[in-house]
Amino acid sequence: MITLFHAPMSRSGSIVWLLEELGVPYQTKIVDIRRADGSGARAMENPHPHGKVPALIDGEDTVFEGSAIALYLSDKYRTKTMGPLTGQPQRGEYLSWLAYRPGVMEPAILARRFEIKHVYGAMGWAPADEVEEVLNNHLASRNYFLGDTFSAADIMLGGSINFLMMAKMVKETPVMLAYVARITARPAFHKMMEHDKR
Ligand SMILES: N[C@@H](CCC(=O)N[C@@H](CS)C(=O)NCC(=O)O)C(=O)O
Repeated sequence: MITLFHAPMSRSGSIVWLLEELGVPYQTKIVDIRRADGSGARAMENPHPHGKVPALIDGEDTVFEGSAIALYLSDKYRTKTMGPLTGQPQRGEYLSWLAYRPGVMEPAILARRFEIKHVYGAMGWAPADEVEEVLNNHLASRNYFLGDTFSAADIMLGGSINFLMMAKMVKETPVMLAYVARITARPAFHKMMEHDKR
């Protein structure tokens, strides 16, 4: 049985959403984490090396970091197609967008929020305004990150965009609002929200 180390109202919600989309059996282990307001503490049982969520144990495998978990699950569990496999069309795009969330999108938005000066050539991400332009341009002509097909990339990036837009850290645009409305209408998104109310 898959065990997801989860903290309600956190990034691990994306993995609850993905597991619900896949419809595979799993259990969540609710763990404490350090929160932005200074509350919380690391949980010793959490296998993430920094005590962050999400982390996941599946048999002999321990996986940490949201995008790695999304890729692991969408490759291994094919109860529903949540991303292209190696050798299939759009595999490269899929991997790129999964990497873009923690490598470019989130650091860019948070750096802007905390007023960290952007240094081209030093930071591995891009300025937040540029990231927003890329995302808006990409989604203006597509329903989902990979085009017409919803994938785990939409959960990872879209889930984060939804949160960041509600927190007023990402600008609301007609493109973003329509995209977020589309992905949050999915039953598995609502199951994830219900899970955190328990
Ligand atoms: N790069 C990680 C970020 C995970 C992360 O920072 N999660 C937050 C919750 S939203 C956390 O566990 N924070 C606790 C801490 O920083 O110690 C990922 O994408 O999975």
